[in-house]
Amino acid sequence: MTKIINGKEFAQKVRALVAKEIEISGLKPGLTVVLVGNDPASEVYVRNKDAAAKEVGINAQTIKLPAEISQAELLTKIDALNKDKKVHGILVQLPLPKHIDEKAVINAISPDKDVDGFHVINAGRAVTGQDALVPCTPLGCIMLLKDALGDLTGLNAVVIGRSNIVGKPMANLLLNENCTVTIAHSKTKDLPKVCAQADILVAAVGKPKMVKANWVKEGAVVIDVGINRGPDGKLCGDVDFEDVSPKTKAITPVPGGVGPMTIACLLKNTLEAAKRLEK
Ligand code: L34
Repeated sequence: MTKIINGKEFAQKVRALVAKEIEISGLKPGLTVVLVGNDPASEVYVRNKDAAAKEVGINAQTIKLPAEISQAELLTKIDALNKDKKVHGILVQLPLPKHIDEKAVINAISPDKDVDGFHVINAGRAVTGQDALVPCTPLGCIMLLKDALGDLTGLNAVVIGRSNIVGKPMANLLLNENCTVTIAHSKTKDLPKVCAQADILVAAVGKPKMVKANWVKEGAVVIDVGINRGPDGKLCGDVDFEDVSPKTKAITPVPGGVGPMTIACLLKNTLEAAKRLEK
């Protein structure tokens, strides 16, 4: 029997744990989310992050900046947030307008406040096994995988996608769990065959319903990171859920799978950042 992983419910549990820890710690973690421009999807995600943070007792604020803001002005804002003692977490929602260099902006955030875990220092710490803030989406995926499978040691994991935000950190976290990890991508030869070796298949490519049943080993656990909006406005993942799910041991749906876990892990990272900064 296939288990449909309920990411929304699991995220709620994580949020409750974060709320409890904040309450007993006496900390007042601060999170600032920066939204540049008015991409409708980003507006939804940022609103959800702000609300979820407030609900667990995080002092959250969202700064909305016009799409035309210069990179220099944005960097000035970030510098002020870096210096603000009440702010423990800074998140600049991506994507940014084309005239702004995302890497420069991410690397301007203090690594200790980088609750996205995107800063080159956090990425470097993570791959070298040092204390790091870890990107929220891969962290959420690992939590779901451990819940579904227990110990991941020795399992074959295939990650489709090699982005700095999901694919690469995901592969690293799976490696830390003692998986045998393959990173597959658009240039991979015979992608379906590579994927069919996986005990754990993580799809993070941004191609609607790309992963089909013949790509998936019987009894695999499939994590769908894709959030694609169809012409009808409906969300769908990178996995063809109807086709694939009967073959799996467990699978995440879209929506209601990885997305809510990303937000829960942001709250977890904000608490973590506050604990470290207030130590
Ligand atoms: N800086 N930019 C930064 N950090 C991030 O971690 C993100 N990401 C991605 C886009 N840009 C970012 C997110 O927050 C994607 N993302 C994200 C987070 C949450 C959800 C989706 C994407 C989410 O809550 N998804 C819901 C559906 C929401 C809806 O109806 O649109 C779900 O159930 O999947």
